[in-house]
Amino acid sequence: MSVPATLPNPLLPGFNPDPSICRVGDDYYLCTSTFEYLPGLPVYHSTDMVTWTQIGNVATRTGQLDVEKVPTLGGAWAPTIRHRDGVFHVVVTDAFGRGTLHFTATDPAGPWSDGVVLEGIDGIDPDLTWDEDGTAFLTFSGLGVNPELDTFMSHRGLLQARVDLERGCALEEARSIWSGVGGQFPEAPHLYRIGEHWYLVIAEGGTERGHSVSVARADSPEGPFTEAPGTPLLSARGTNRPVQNTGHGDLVQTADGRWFLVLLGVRPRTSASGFSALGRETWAVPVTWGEDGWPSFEVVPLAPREGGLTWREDFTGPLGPQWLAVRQLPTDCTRVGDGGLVLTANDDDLSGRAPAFVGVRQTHQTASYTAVVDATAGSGGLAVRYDERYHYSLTVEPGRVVARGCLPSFEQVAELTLTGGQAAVELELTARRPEGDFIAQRTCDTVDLAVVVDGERHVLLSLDGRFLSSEVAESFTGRVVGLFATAGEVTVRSLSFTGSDE
Ligand code: 6LW
Repeated sequence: MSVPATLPNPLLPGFNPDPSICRVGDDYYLCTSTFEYLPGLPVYHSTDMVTWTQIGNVATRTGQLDVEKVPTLGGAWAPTIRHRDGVFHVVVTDAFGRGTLHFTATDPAGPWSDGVVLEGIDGIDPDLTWDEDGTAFLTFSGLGVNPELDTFMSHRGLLQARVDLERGCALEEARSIWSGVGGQFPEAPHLYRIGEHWYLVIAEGGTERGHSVSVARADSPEGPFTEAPGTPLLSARGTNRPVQNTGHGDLVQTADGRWFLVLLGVRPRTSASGFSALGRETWAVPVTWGEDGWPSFEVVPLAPREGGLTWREDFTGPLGPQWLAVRQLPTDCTRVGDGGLVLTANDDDLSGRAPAFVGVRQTHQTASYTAVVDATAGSGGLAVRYDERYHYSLTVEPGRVVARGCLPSFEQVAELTLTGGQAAVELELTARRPEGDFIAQRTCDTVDLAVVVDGERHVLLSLDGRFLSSEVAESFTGRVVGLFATAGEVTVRSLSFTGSDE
Protein backbone atom coordinates (compact mmCIF):
# COMPACT_ATOMS: atom_id res chain seq x y z
CA MET A 1 0.00 0.00 0.00
CA SER A 2 1.31 3.48 -0.72
CA VAL A 3 2.02 6.11 1.88
CA PRO A 4 -0.17 9.22 1.45
CA ALA A 5 1.41 12.65 1.14
CA THR A 6 0.25 13.62 4.63
CA LEU A 7 -0.21 11.44 7.65
CA PRO A 8 -2.46 11.57 10.71
CA ASN A 9 -0.76 13.41 13.55
CA PRO A 10 -0.13 12.24 16.15
CA LEU A 11 0.98 9.16 14.23
CA LEU A 12 1.04 7.10 17.44
CA PRO A 13 -1.15 8.80 20.06
CA GLY A 14 -0.47 8.39 23.74
CA PHE A 15 2.89 8.08 25.41
CA ASN A 16 5.17 6.93 22.56
CA PRO A 17 8.29 9.09 22.87
CA ASP A 18 11.67 8.83 21.13
CA PRO A 19 10.32 7.04 18.01
CA SER A 20 12.62 5.12 15.69
CA ILE A 21 11.48 3.71 12.35
CA CYS A 22 12.80 1.40 9.64
CA ARG A 23 11.39 0.00 6.40
CA VAL A 24 11.76 -3.51 4.97
CA GLY A 25 10.24 -3.64 1.49
CA ASP A 26 6.70 -2.34 1.89
CA ASP A 27 6.64 -2.85 5.67
CA TYR A 28 7.35 -0.14 8.22
CA TYR A 29 8.35 -0.82 11.82
CA LEU A 30 8.39 1.71 14.66
CA CYS A 31 9.69 1.38 18.22
CA THR A 32 9.35 3.81 21.17
CA SER A 33 10.53 4.24 24.77
CA THR A 34 8.80 2.68 27.77
CA PHE A 35 11.00 3.59 30.79
CA GLU A 36 9.98 1.65 33.93
CA TYR A 37 7.09 -0.17 32.29
CA LEU A 38 7.03 -3.78 31.08
CA PRO A 39 6.69 -5.22 28.54
CA GLY A 40 9.18 -2.75 27.14
CA LEU A 41 9.89 -1.20 23.73
CA PRO A 42 6.69 -1.70 21.68
CA VAL A 43 7.07 -2.68 18.02
CA TYR A 44 4.42 -1.22 15.73
CA HIS A 45 3.88 -2.28 12.09
CA SER A 46 2.29 -0.54 9.12
CA THR A 47 2.18 -0.91 5.34
CA ASP A 48 1.03 2.65 4.65
CA MET A 49 2.32 4.63 7.68
CA VAL A 50 -1.29 5.52 8.46
CA THR A 51 -2.63 2.41 10.15
CA TRP A 52 -0.30 1.05 12.81
CA THR A 53 -0.68 -2.20 14.73
CA GLN A 54 1.37 -3.09 17.77
CA ILE A 55 2.74 -6.51 16.85
CA GLY A 56 4.68 -7.06 20.05
CA ASN A 57 7.38 -5.74 22.34
CA VAL A 58 11.13 -6.22 22.38
CA ALA A 59 11.33 -6.82 26.15
CA THR A 60 8.73 -9.42 27.13
CA ARG A 61 10.79 -11.42 29.60
CA THR A 62 12.29 -10.65 32.99
CA GLY A 63 15.95 -9.82 32.66
CA GLN A 64 15.94 -8.29 29.21
CA LEU A 65 15.62 -4.92 30.94
CA ASP A 66 16.60 -4.38 34.54
CA VAL A 67 13.66 -2.10 35.24
CA GLU A 68 12.79 -3.68 38.57
CA LYS A 69 15.44 -1.50 40.22
CA VAL A 70 15.42 1.65 38.09
CA PRO A 71 14.07 4.93 39.47
CA THR A 72 11.10 6.59 37.83
CA LEU A 73 12.49 8.28 34.72
CA GLY A 74 14.89 5.38 34.25
CA GLY A 75 14.54 2.23 32.18
CA ALA A 76 14.13 1.89 28.42
CA TRP A 77 15.23 5.21 26.87
CA ALA A 78 15.26 5.93 23.16
CA PRO A 79 15.59 2.82 20.98
CA THR A 80 16.91 2.70 17.43
CA ILE A 81 15.37 -0.02 15.24
CA ARG A 82 17.19 -1.10 12.08
CA HIS A 83 17.14 -4.07 9.69
CA ARG A 84 20.13 -5.68 7.95
CA ASP A 85 20.54 -8.97 6.13
CA GLY A 86 17.30 -10.44 7.46
CA VAL A 87 17.91 -9.47 11.07
CA PHE A 88 16.13 -6.73 13.02
CA HIS A 89 18.29 -4.83 15.48
CA VAL A 90 17.26 -2.61 18.39
CA VAL A 91 19.86 -0.70 20.36
CA VAL A 92 18.62 1.13 23.44
CA THR A 93 19.70 2.46 26.82
CA ASP A 94 18.42 0.74 29.93
CA ALA A 95 19.04 3.93 31.91
CA PHE A 96 20.17 3.31 35.51
CA GLY A 97 19.75 -0.36 34.62
CA ARG A 98 21.77 -2.66 32.36
CA GLY A 99 23.25 0.14 30.21
CA THR A 100 23.45 0.17 26.39
CA LEU A 101 21.78 -2.94 25.02
CA HIS A 102 21.63 -4.64 21.60
CA PHE A 103 18.62 -6.84 20.84
CA THR A 104 18.05 -8.88 17.68
CA ALA A 105 15.16 -10.77 16.12
CA THR A 106 14.35 -12.34 12.77
CA ASP A 107 10.65 -11.71 13.38
CA PRO A 108 9.96 -8.14 14.58
CA ALA A 109 6.91 -9.44 16.46
CA GLY A 110 9.36 -11.44 18.53
CA PRO A 111 10.76 -13.28 20.26
CA TRP A 112 13.69 -10.90 20.58
CA SER A 113 17.04 -11.89 22.04
CA ASP A 114 17.92 -11.47 25.70
CA GLY A 115 19.85 -8.29 24.93
CA VAL A 116 23.62 -7.96 25.02
CA VAL A 117 25.30 -5.15 26.94
CA LEU A 118 27.57 -3.18 24.60
CA GLU A 119 30.65 -2.83 26.78
CA GLY A 120 32.54 0.42 26.50
CA ILE A 121 29.51 2.49 25.54
CA ASP A 122 28.62 4.96 28.29
CA GLY A 123 25.76 7.20 27.26
CA ILE A 124 22.20 7.31 25.93
CA ASP A 125 20.29 7.35 22.65
CA PRO A 126 22.42 4.83 20.78
CA ASP A 127 22.13 4.75 16.99
CA LEU A 128 23.35 1.84 14.90
CA THR A 129 24.52 1.99 11.29
CA TRP A 130 26.97 0.14 9.05
CA ASP A 131 29.40 1.45 6.44
CA GLU A 132 29.97 -0.09 3.02
CA ASP A 133 32.45 -2.56 4.49
CA GLY A 134 29.94 -3.77 7.06
CA THR A 135 31.66 -2.03 9.96
CA ALA A 136 29.09 -1.18 12.64
CA PHE A 137 29.10 2.32 14.09
CA LEU A 138 27.39 3.26 17.33
CA THR A 139 26.69 6.97 17.61
CA PHE A 140 25.25 8.15 20.91
CA SER A 141 24.79 10.98 23.37
CA GLY A 142 27.42 11.20 26.08
CA LEU A 143 25.05 11.69 29.02
CA GLY A 144 26.28 9.43 31.81
CA VAL A 145 23.41 7.38 33.25
CA ASN A 146 25.46 4.69 34.98
CA PRO A 147 25.61 5.65 38.67
CA GLU A 148 28.70 3.45 39.10
CA LEU A 149 30.81 5.49 36.68
CA ASP A 150 32.45 8.83 37.31
CA THR A 151 30.72 10.14 34.19
CA PHE A 152 27.34 9.83 35.94
CA MET A 153 25.10 12.75 34.92
CA SER A 154 27.91 14.50 33.05
CA HIS A 155 27.37 15.31 29.35
CA ARG A 156 30.22 14.80 26.88
CA GLY A 157 28.33 15.75 23.73
CA LEU A 158 27.75 13.30 20.89
CA LEU A 159 30.15 10.38 20.73
CA GLN A 160 30.85 7.56 18.29
CA ALA A 161 32.68 4.27 18.27
CA ARG A 162 32.96 1.27 16.01
CA VAL A 163 31.41 -1.74 17.71
CA ASP A 164 31.60 -5.51 17.45
CA LEU A 165 27.99 -6.59 17.79
CA GLU A 166 28.88 -10.26 18.01
CA ARG A 167 31.22 -9.70 20.96
CA GLY A 168 29.10 -6.88 22.43
CA CYS A 169 31.79 -4.30 22.79
CA ALA A 170 33.23 -1.08 21.47
CA LEU A 171 36.31 -1.55 19.27
CA GLU A 172 37.79 1.80 20.23
CA GLU A 173 37.59 4.68 22.66
CA ALA A 174 34.50 6.73 21.78
CA ARG A 175 35.41 9.94 19.99
CA SER A 176 33.57 13.23 19.99
CA ILE A 177 31.68 14.21 16.86
CA TRP A 178 29.61 17.21 15.83
CA SER A 179 27.17 18.02 18.64
CA GLY A 180 24.85 20.61 17.19
CA VAL A 181 24.82 24.38 17.18
CA GLY A 182 24.94 25.02 20.90
CA GLY A 183 21.60 23.74 22.20
CA GLN A 184 21.65 21.97 25.54
CA PHE A 185 21.52 18.17 25.62
CA PRO A 186 22.67 17.21 22.12
CA GLU A 187 21.13 13.73 21.79
CA ALA A 188 19.08 11.33 19.65
CA PRO A 189 21.70 11.04 16.92
CA HIS A 190 20.80 9.04 13.81
CA LEU A 191 23.36 8.48 11.03
CA TYR A 192 22.40 7.62 7.44
CA ARG A 193 24.21 7.06 4.15
CA ILE A 194 22.09 9.03 1.67
CA GLY A 195 23.52 9.53 -1.79
CA GLU A 196 27.16 10.61 -1.56
CA HIS A 197 26.93 11.89 2.00
CA TRP A 198 26.61 10.62 5.55
CA TYR A 199 23.84 12.65 7.20
CA LEU A 200 23.68 13.10 10.98
CA VAL A 201 20.26 14.05 12.39
CA ILE A 202 20.23 15.00 16.07
CA ALA A 203 18.08 16.61 18.74
CA GLU A 204 19.24 19.56 20.82
CA GLY A 205 17.65 22.07 23.19
CA GLY A 206 16.23 19.52 25.63
CA THR A 207 13.03 17.52 25.28
CA GLU A 208 10.88 20.38 26.54
CA ARG A 209 9.82 23.57 24.75
CA GLY A 210 13.33 24.22 23.42
CA HIS A 211 13.53 20.91 21.55
CA SER A 212 14.75 20.93 17.94
CA VAL A 213 16.14 18.84 15.09
CA SER A 214 19.56 19.70 13.71
CA VAL A 215 21.27 18.21 10.66
CA ALA A 216 24.86 17.94 9.48
CA ARG A 217 26.65 15.84 6.85
CA ALA A 218 30.08 14.43 6.04
CA ASP A 219 31.87 12.29 3.49
CA SER A 220 32.64 9.70 6.16
CA PRO A 221 30.53 8.25 8.97
CA GLU A 222 33.11 9.58 11.39
CA GLY A 223 32.95 13.15 10.05
CA PRO A 224 34.07 15.85 10.02
CA PHE A 225 30.49 17.06 9.79
CA THR A 226 29.29 20.31 8.30
CA GLU A 227 25.98 21.61 9.62
CA ALA A 228 23.09 22.54 7.41
CA PRO A 229 22.61 26.25 6.79
CA GLY A 230 19.96 27.52 9.20
CA THR A 231 20.13 24.50 11.49
CA PRO A 232 18.19 23.64 13.62
CA LEU A 233 15.87 22.79 10.72
CA LEU A 234 12.82 21.99 12.86
CA SER A 235 11.56 23.40 16.14
CA ALA A 236 8.37 24.79 17.70
CA ARG A 237 10.23 26.84 20.28
CA GLY A 238 8.99 30.38 20.67
CA THR A 239 5.84 29.63 18.68
CA ASN A 240 2.21 29.11 19.68
CA ARG A 241 1.90 26.02 17.52
CA PRO A 242 -0.42 23.29 18.83
CA VAL A 243 2.41 20.71 18.76
CA GLN A 244 5.33 21.60 20.98
CA ASN A 245 8.61 20.02 22.15
CA THR A 246 9.15 18.69 18.62
CA GLY A 247 12.45 16.89 18.27
CA HIS A 248 14.16 13.48 18.49
CA GLY A 249 13.64 12.64 14.81
CA ASP A 250 14.38 9.56 12.69
CA LEU A 251 14.28 9.55 8.88
CA VAL A 252 12.64 6.88 6.71
CA GLN A 253 12.42 6.55 2.94
CA THR A 254 9.17 5.14 1.59
CA ALA A 255 9.15 2.31 -0.92
CA ASP A 256 8.48 4.81 -3.71
CA GLY A 257 11.39 7.02 -2.74
CA ARG A 258 9.82 9.79 -0.67
CA TRP A 259 11.07 10.72 2.81
CA PHE A 260 9.43 11.28 6.19
CA LEU A 261 10.73 12.21 9.62
CA VAL A 262 9.11 10.63 12.67
CA LEU A 263 9.69 12.55 15.88
CA LEU A 264 8.31 13.23 19.35
CA GLY A 265 6.07 16.09 20.38
CA VAL A 266 3.40 17.09 22.90
CA ARG A 267 0.02 18.76 22.43
CA PRO A 268 -0.70 21.12 25.36
CA ARG A 269 -4.45 21.62 25.19
CA THR A 270 -4.81 25.30 25.96
CA SER A 271 -1.67 27.02 24.70
CA ALA A 272 2.00 26.48 23.96
CA SER A 273 2.73 27.02 27.64
CA GLY A 274 -0.02 24.65 28.70
CA PHE A 275 -0.12 21.10 29.99
CA SER A 276 0.21 17.90 27.95
CA ALA A 277 -1.84 15.12 29.53
CA LEU A 278 -0.80 12.39 27.09
CA GLY A 279 2.94 12.91 27.40
CA ARG A 280 5.31 12.82 24.43
CA GLU A 281 3.70 11.17 21.42
CA THR A 282 4.97 10.12 17.97
CA TRP A 283 4.44 12.49 15.02
CA ALA A 284 5.53 12.45 11.36
CA VAL A 285 6.23 15.09 8.72
CA PRO A 286 7.20 14.92 5.03
CA VAL A 287 10.81 15.74 4.15
CA THR A 288 11.88 17.61 1.04
CA TRP A 289 15.46 17.45 -0.24
CA GLY A 290 16.76 20.69 -1.77
CA GLU A 291 19.04 21.17 -4.74
CA ASP A 292 21.77 21.80 -2.17
CA GLY A 293 21.27 18.30 -0.79
CA TRP A 294 19.88 19.49 2.53
CA PRO A 295 16.51 18.31 3.90
CA SER A 296 13.67 20.58 4.92
CA PHE A 297 10.88 19.53 7.24
CA GLU A 298 7.29 20.68 7.23
CA VAL A 299 5.81 22.14 10.40
CA VAL A 300 4.32 19.37 12.55
CA PRO A 301 0.54 19.63 12.20
CA LEU A 302 -2.08 18.67 14.78
CA ALA A 303 -4.33 16.41 12.66
CA PRO A 304 -5.70 13.55 14.79
CA ARG A 305 -7.53 10.68 13.16
CA GLU A 306 -11.21 11.62 12.86
CA GLY A 307 -14.06 9.82 14.56
CA GLY A 308 -12.43 9.03 17.86
CA LEU A 309 -12.09 5.48 19.14
CA THR A 310 -14.18 3.02 21.15
CA TRP A 311 -13.17 -0.36 22.47
CA ARG A 312 -14.24 -2.87 25.12
CA GLU A 313 -12.16 -5.55 26.80
CA ASP A 314 -13.97 -8.48 28.45
CA PHE A 315 -10.75 -10.25 29.51
CA THR A 316 -11.60 -13.60 27.99
CA GLY A 317 -8.01 -14.27 26.92
CA PRO A 318 -4.42 -13.14 27.49
CA LEU A 319 -3.83 -9.40 27.66
CA GLY A 320 -2.70 -7.85 24.38
CA PRO A 321 0.80 -6.35 23.85
CA GLN A 322 -0.46 -2.84 24.61
CA TRP A 323 -1.00 -3.63 28.31
CA LEU A 324 1.67 -2.31 30.66
CA ALA A 325 2.68 -2.95 34.27
CA VAL A 326 5.14 -1.07 36.47
CA ARG A 327 8.56 -2.67 36.99
CA GLN A 328 6.98 -6.07 36.46
CA LEU A 329 5.20 -7.95 33.69
CA PRO A 330 1.38 -7.85 33.59
CA THR A 331 1.38 -11.62 34.14
CA ASP A 332 3.24 -11.10 37.41
CA CYS A 333 0.15 -9.55 39.01
CA THR A 334 -2.78 -10.72 36.90
CA ARG A 335 -4.39 -13.84 35.49
CA VAL A 336 -7.43 -14.33 33.31
CA GLY A 337 -10.20 -16.40 34.89
CA ASP A 338 -13.25 -16.35 37.22
CA GLY A 339 -15.13 -14.31 34.60
CA GLY A 340 -12.59 -11.56 34.08
CA LEU A 341 -9.13 -10.23 34.82
CA VAL A 342 -8.00 -11.21 38.30
CA LEU A 343 -5.50 -8.87 39.95
CA THR A 344 -3.63 -10.08 43.00
CA ALA A 345 -2.49 -7.37 45.40
CA ASN A 346 1.10 -7.15 46.62
CA ASP A 347 2.56 -4.90 49.29
CA ASP A 348 2.44 -1.82 47.06
CA ASP A 349 -0.43 0.52 46.45
CA LEU A 350 -0.40 3.05 43.59
CA SER A 351 2.18 5.13 45.48
CA GLY A 352 4.54 2.16 45.58
CA ARG A 353 7.30 1.17 43.17
CA ALA A 354 5.59 -1.89 41.66
CA PRO A 355 1.85 -1.81 42.34
CA ALA A 356 -0.46 -4.59 41.18
CA PHE A 357 -1.53 -2.37 38.27
CA VAL A 358 -2.01 -3.02 34.56
CA GLY A 359 -3.01 -0.30 32.13
CA VAL A 360 -2.96 1.14 28.65
CA ARG A 361 -1.72 4.44 27.31
CA GLN A 362 -4.32 7.22 27.33
CA THR A 363 -4.55 7.97 23.62
CA HIS A 364 -7.18 10.72 23.45
CA GLN A 365 -7.52 14.02 25.23
CA THR A 366 -11.23 13.51 25.89
CA ALA A 367 -11.60 9.99 27.26
CA SER A 368 -13.96 7.89 29.33
CA TYR A 369 -13.08 4.55 30.92
CA THR A 370 -15.72 2.34 32.58
CA ALA A 371 -14.68 -0.69 34.63
CA VAL A 372 -16.96 -3.30 36.19
CA VAL A 373 -15.13 -4.45 39.30
CA ASP A 374 -15.87 -7.36 41.65
CA ALA A 375 -14.00 -6.61 44.87
CA THR A 376 -15.79 -9.12 47.10
CA ALA A 377 -12.41 -10.79 47.75
CA GLY A 378 -10.27 -7.71 48.15
CA SER A 379 -9.90 -4.02 47.31
CA GLY A 380 -8.99 -2.32 44.07
CA GLY A 381 -10.36 -0.51 41.06
CA LEU A 382 -9.62 1.93 38.25
CA ALA A 383 -6.86 4.56 38.09
CA VAL A 384 -4.97 6.94 35.88
CA ARG A 385 -1.27 7.23 36.75
CA TYR A 386 1.62 9.32 35.56
CA ASP A 387 3.92 7.73 38.11
CA GLU A 388 3.90 6.73 41.77
CA ARG A 389 3.68 10.40 42.84
CA TYR A 390 0.86 11.51 40.55
CA HIS A 391 -2.25 9.35 40.24
CA TYR A 392 -6.04 9.58 40.52
CA SER A 393 -8.03 6.47 41.45
CA LEU A 394 -11.32 4.84 42.40
CA THR A 395 -10.99 1.97 44.89
CA VAL A 396 -13.80 -0.46 45.74
CA GLU A 397 -13.43 -1.45 49.38
CA PRO A 398 -15.85 -3.38 51.61
CA GLY A 399 -19.06 -1.36 51.70
CA ARG A 400 -17.68 1.74 49.97
CA VAL A 401 -15.92 3.27 47.00
CA VAL A 402 -13.08 5.71 47.72
CA ALA A 403 -11.96 8.31 45.16
CA ARG A 404 -8.44 9.66 45.63
CA GLY A 405 -6.44 12.39 43.96
CA CYS A 406 -2.79 11.80 44.97
CA LEU A 407 -0.01 14.34 44.37
CA PRO A 408 3.31 14.83 46.12
CA SER A 409 2.36 16.17 49.60
CA PHE A 410 -1.34 16.53 48.69
CA GLU A 411 -4.25 14.06 48.64
CA GLN A 412 -7.96 14.64 48.12
CA VAL A 413 -10.40 11.90 49.13
CA ALA A 414 -14.13 11.35 48.77
CA GLU A 415 -16.21 8.22 49.30
CA LEU A 416 -19.58 6.71 48.56
CA THR A 417 -21.16 4.14 50.84
CA LEU A 418 -22.47 1.08 49.03
CA THR A 419 -25.74 -0.15 50.47
CA GLY A 420 -26.93 -2.55 47.80
CA GLY A 421 -24.48 -5.34 48.63
CA GLN A 422 -23.77 -5.62 44.90
CA ALA A 423 -20.92 -7.93 43.89
CA ALA A 424 -19.79 -5.89 40.91
CA VAL A 425 -19.43 -2.09 41.00
CA GLU A 426 -19.31 0.16 37.91
CA LEU A 427 -16.48 2.71 38.10
CA GLU A 428 -16.03 5.56 35.64
CA LEU A 429 -12.94 7.72 35.05
CA THR A 430 -13.42 10.56 32.59
CA ALA A 431 -11.04 13.19 31.21
CA ARG A 432 -12.98 16.09 29.75
CA ARG A 433 -12.45 19.64 28.64
CA PRO A 434 -12.32 21.91 31.69
CA GLU A 435 -15.24 24.23 32.36
CA GLY A 436 -15.48 27.59 34.12
CA ASP A 437 -13.96 30.96 33.43
CA PHE A 438 -10.88 31.79 31.39
CA ILE A 439 -8.41 31.00 34.14
CA ALA A 440 -10.21 27.82 35.16
CA GLN A 441 -9.87 26.56 31.61
CA ARG A 442 -6.11 27.09 31.47
CA THR A 443 -5.42 23.42 32.14
CA CYS A 444 -5.40 20.28 30.00
CA ASP A 445 -8.54 18.69 31.38
CA THR A 446 -10.74 17.86 34.32
CA VAL A 447 -10.71 14.26 35.55
CA ASP A 448 -14.02 13.04 36.99
CA LEU A 449 -13.98 10.01 39.30
CA ALA A 450 -17.48 8.52 39.43
CA VAL A 451 -19.47 5.46 40.49
CA VAL A 452 -22.62 4.29 38.70
CA VAL A 453 -25.10 2.67 41.10
CA ASP A 454 -28.43 1.39 39.78
CA GLY A 455 -27.91 3.48 36.67
CA GLU A 456 -27.29 6.68 38.62
CA ARG A 457 -23.86 8.35 38.18
CA HIS A 458 -22.27 9.74 41.35
CA VAL A 459 -19.21 11.94 40.73
CA LEU A 460 -17.04 11.66 43.84
CA LEU A 461 -14.20 13.95 42.75
CA SER A 462 -13.54 16.33 39.84
CA LEU A 463 -9.79 16.99 39.73
CA ASP A 464 -7.58 19.34 37.74
CA GLY A 465 -5.69 17.21 35.24
CA ARG A 466 -2.65 19.50 34.94
CA PHE A 467 -0.82 17.56 37.65
CA LEU A 468 -0.88 14.43 35.51
CA SER A 469 0.95 16.03 32.61
CA SER A 470 4.38 16.00 31.00
CA GLU A 471 5.17 19.50 32.24
CA VAL A 472 4.30 18.86 35.91
CA ALA A 473 5.22 15.20 36.52
CA GLU A 474 8.29 15.47 34.28
CA SER A 475 8.67 11.71 34.33
CA PHE A 476 9.16 11.21 30.57
CA THR A 477 6.20 8.83 30.26
CA GLY A 478 2.54 9.77 29.87
CA ARG A 479 -0.81 8.86 31.36
CA VAL A 480 -1.56 5.16 31.72
CA VAL A 481 -5.12 4.20 32.66
CA GLY A 482 -5.77 0.82 34.19
CA LEU A 483 -6.85 -1.52 36.91
CA PHE A 484 -5.27 -2.28 40.25
CA ALA A 485 -5.57 -4.27 43.45
CA THR A 486 -4.48 -3.09 46.88
CA ALA A 487 -5.77 -5.98 48.98
CA GLY A 488 -6.62 -9.60 48.29
CA GLU A 489 -7.87 -10.26 44.78
CA VAL A 490 -10.04 -8.13 42.53
CA THR A 491 -11.81 -9.40 39.42
CA VAL A 492 -12.46 -6.91 36.64
CA ARG A 493 -15.22 -8.13 34.39
CA SER A 494 -14.82 -5.49 31.68
CA LEU A 495 -13.15 -2.24 30.76
CA SER A 496 -14.74 0.01 28.15
CA PHE A 497 -13.21 3.06 26.47
CA THR A 498 -14.51 5.96 24.43
CA GLY A 499 -12.10 8.65 23.28
CA SER A 500 -12.00 11.67 21.03
CA ASP A 501 -9.78 14.66 20.46
CA GLU A 502 -12.63 17.16 20.71
C1 6LW B 1 15.94 10.30 25.67
C2 6LW B 1 16.57 11.57 25.25
C3 6LW B 1 15.73 12.54 25.96
O1 6LW B 1 16.87 9.29 25.79
O2 6LW B 1 15.12 11.98 27.01
O3 6LW B 1 15.32 14.58 26.70
C4 6LW B 1 15.40 10.62 27.05
N1 6LW B 1 15.62 13.75 25.69
O4 6LW B 1 16.58 11.76 23.86
C5 6LW B 1 14.17 9.82 27.37
O5 6LW B 1 13.10 10.19 26.52
